[in-house]
Amino acid sequence: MASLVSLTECPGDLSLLYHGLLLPKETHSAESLKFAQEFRLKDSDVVVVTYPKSGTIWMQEILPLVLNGGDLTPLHTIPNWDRVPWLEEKRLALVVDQLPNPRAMVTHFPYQLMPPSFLASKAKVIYVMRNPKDVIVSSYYFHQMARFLDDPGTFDEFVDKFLEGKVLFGKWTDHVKSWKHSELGDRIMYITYEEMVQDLPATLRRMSDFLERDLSEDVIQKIAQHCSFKAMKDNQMSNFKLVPRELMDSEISPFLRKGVVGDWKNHFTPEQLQRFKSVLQKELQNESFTLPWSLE
Ligand code: PPS
Repeated sequence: MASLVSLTECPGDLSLLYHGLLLPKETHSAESLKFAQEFRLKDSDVVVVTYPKSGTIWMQEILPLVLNGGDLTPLHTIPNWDRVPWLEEKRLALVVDQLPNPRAMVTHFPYQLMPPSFLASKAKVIYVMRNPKDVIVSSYYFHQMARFLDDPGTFDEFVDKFLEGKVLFGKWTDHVKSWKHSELGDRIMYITYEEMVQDLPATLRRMSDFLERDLSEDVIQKIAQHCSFKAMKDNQMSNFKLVPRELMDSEISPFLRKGVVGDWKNHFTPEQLQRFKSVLQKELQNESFTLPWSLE
């Protein structure tokens, strides 16, 4: 399991290097990473795991409602980052005592950076994956609007950075591989962003079964309605409009940007697509799992 030995703070830089992964200093610190490593997970905890831009804040909306049977209060009273905090971020230490049981958290950590107490616990994991071609597009716009991140350069330059893992939380393929090989058995459930877009009630039914909630169809429909892209865009507690413009400039690109499948088609040139595809295929060629999308 991870130690803090591998933490590099570069004065002047916007990022920390933690076990070779870039993490923004605005939201992460040596203290927050130590807090995460020493964090004691409970058997009843539910952790949503994502590579950045795969559906994290959508799950911050959905999960409390699935766990509390559809009570909308947390959605309208608590900002998403405190409602379902990130395990690795500074806010966790401030809000952990206020989390209701069962506690819901999110993390971008790859499997090997999870705290020792996680493996020893029976905490459940929901791993959300998104087509990496849409992940990189979403990330590209996020890097432009989030002033605490490095400028992404041109999309072409960003493709190279993404493929080299010189982006937040490293290589997409490493992240997916780490969680696909986690051997958590029935403690982990895999969801795709695409299935959520296609049929959110069906995904909610799967989540309800996995978390043993037995939600009624009325509650499922209510959650789906209140967690739609439009509802989240209109929710001040979820649309990041509470964040000062110096940190996140929604005029450049809103956090809730498009919320669709396939926007990559508007961004990749044939050459970029070929480069992207060949690197990912090579890195996944000996894997026992297959991706739910074509890389073509
Ligand atoms: S982060 O920074 O890692 O927390 O970002 P993350 O929340 O993982 O991903 C942001 C993208 O998720 C989209 N999103 C949604 N899509 C559809 N429906 C709903 N309700 C929804 N909520 C968030 C968000 O718009 C980002 O995708 P893009 O493609 O940029 O629109």
